[in-house]
Amino acid sequence: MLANTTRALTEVQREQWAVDGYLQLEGALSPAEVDFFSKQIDRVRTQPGYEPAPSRLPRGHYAWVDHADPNPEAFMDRRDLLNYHQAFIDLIDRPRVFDLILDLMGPYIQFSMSQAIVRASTETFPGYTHTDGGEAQRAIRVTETSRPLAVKVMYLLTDVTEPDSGNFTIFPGSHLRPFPERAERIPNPHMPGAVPLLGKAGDAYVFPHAIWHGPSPNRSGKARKTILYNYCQMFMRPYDFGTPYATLFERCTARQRRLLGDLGHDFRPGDFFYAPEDQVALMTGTA
Ligand SMILES: O=C(O)CCC(=O)C(=O)O
Repeated sequence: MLANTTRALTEVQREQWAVDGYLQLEGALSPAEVDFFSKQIDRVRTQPGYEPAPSRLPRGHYAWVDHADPNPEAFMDRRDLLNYHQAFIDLIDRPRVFDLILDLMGPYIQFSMSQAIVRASTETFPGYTHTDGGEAQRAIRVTETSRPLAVKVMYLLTDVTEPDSGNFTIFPGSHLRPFPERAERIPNPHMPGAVPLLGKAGDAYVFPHAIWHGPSPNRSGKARKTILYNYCQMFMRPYDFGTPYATLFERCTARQRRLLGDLGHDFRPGDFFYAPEDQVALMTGTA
């Protein structure tokens, strides 16, 4: 599905979202942007930042490290990209993609997380399947006609044209129904119902946290690079920053600041539950 030229979902996209639970936008990033962000990801891995620390922290938690493996083909899972370049801030509300996020989620949203993942080519990684948003969101399923609670955009920076190339692998419709999670039947990217998506560098996948998904093994001989940006309803919590991301505000537009938690006043009870009066105008760009 080509990236939209309009600010709203097409009828086909609306139907795919309702039935399958995800969208694939072709050419969401231009070739020049793919090249730029790919080089940025190579640079980011040589800088300090947040990475998983399985020997020190529980699963899903990230520790501050001096750098990742500097080899651009090696595994990397870096969180909180916004400080590394203005372009990462501007990607938050990139036209054409953010417009669709607004159409899907409504205007009462915030930005919750940024991440770059490089899946190295290796014989040892089997892939995995999960939902996003931790233990609690896994057990919450909204209906086809509901707005989603939280949504992720995954930008491909490498072509993924064959199975077992680190494909984003999804179980269409699994956000709407119970899913096997037993130890005897651990969800995995090769079980019935799994769809390993193919795509080109610059494509973006849009999916709710509630859908079962994950990476396939990567035996392609080359690393698969992605950038992931997450959005959630305002009454939920961002999970790259515990309070409004004030250190970034002077580099942001008014809309980006709001998405990073700037409500225009010091915190008071009721905030994030009821939105500021200019929320809709600010999000839709009519302020
Ligand atoms: O494909 C990957 O590397 C992981 C993507 C994923 O499952 C996620 O971001 O939740």
